[in-house]
Amino acid sequence: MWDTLFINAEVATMRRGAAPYGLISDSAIGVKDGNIAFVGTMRELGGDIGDVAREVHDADGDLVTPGLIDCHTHLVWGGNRSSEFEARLLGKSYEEISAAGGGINATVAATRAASEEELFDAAITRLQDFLGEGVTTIEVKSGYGLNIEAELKILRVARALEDEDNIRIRTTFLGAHALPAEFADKDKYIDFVCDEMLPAAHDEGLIDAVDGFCETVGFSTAQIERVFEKAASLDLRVKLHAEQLSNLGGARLAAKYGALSADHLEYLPAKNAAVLAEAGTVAVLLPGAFYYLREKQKPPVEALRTAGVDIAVATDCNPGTSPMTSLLLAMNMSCLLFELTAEEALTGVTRNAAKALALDDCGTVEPGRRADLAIWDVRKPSELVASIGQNPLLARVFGGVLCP
Ligand code: DI6
Ligand code: FE
Repeated sequence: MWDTLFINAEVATMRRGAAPYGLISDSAIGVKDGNIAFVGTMRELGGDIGDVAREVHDADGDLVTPGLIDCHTHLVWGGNRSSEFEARLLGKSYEEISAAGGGINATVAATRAASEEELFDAAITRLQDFLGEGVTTIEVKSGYGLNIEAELKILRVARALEDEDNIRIRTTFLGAHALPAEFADKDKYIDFVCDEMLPAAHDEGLIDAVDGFCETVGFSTAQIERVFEKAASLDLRVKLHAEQLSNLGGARLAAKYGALSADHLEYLPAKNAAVLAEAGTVAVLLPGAFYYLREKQKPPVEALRTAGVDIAVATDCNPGTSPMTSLLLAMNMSCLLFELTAEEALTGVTRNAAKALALDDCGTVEPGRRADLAIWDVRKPSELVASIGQNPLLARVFGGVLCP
């Protein structure tokens, strides 16, 4: 006997190799112990519905997708950077603002000054937007603390969010995000990241993966490589902000370390796409940051596609370059700014986003996976991607539980 049965649904299973969208029309999903026990047509289900499940929900032709997954956010921060937005409108560049002590370090100061409770309240307000759009898993990076106390504070807040709501949080340590004001030398700061901060966060069991900001305003490939070596010694998988504003070779480095993902990639040379494919590294595209910084150079999507790289899409929710809390909007932008297909966009926030977080129990609607689902007041998956500012979510199902 199943716990719950959803009937008369249009299910976008997003199963690999089952294009388009792995769609099954006029279908049913059976849930037992929080996991999917059955996916198939109403005909395959057969029999007397009342006998197979304790609870039956009639979707009446509505679309069911996997719960959405945002695999790249910096959800926990203090303060806001609207004055930098204004400065950029008047012609200042992101790099200029950063060099003048603004940018990431402005948020670091505000985040250090904030209490754990204040950070939690700000983060949960943002998180509500994601939940409201059917997100069931979200990655949260540290990186606005840059000392042990503040980095651990961010990670603790991120983990506490998981206890508060029906949401799964994956935490990523981003100590190598920027040079904090109290350090004059990037190499000395990387020593501190590797010898003290990363082990401290790991000892507290607060991190699932390790990231870095490989950029001229961030850290060089040589510096990031030291962080990756340390991560490997602790058995932690890595990811990387790579080739966002310039081509430093970050994606190649990420691939060398078997990274879960290389993120941004606007300046990735097309010929390097194959390196990511060989390593099984997911390309995470962040159109919100591209839009917000009014960038011109687009990621080499056609080359990624041809090379067989799995492409994910995320919000990059952060105060400086992508203050956005809508994964649906990120999907729409990925199509219009980066020329993804609607199916690639939805795959990017489900199956491929799960892969970018090393999760193999979610991201598709298949027997054995967690029953993390989103139920939408639409009939076709493309409707989720085509509109701007409309939110057709009817319900979120988290681990089999229908959330209010
Ligand atoms: N992710 C980041 O961490 C940086 N850019 C990005 O896309 C910088 C974020 C910031 O300016 O606060
Ligand atoms: Fe980011």
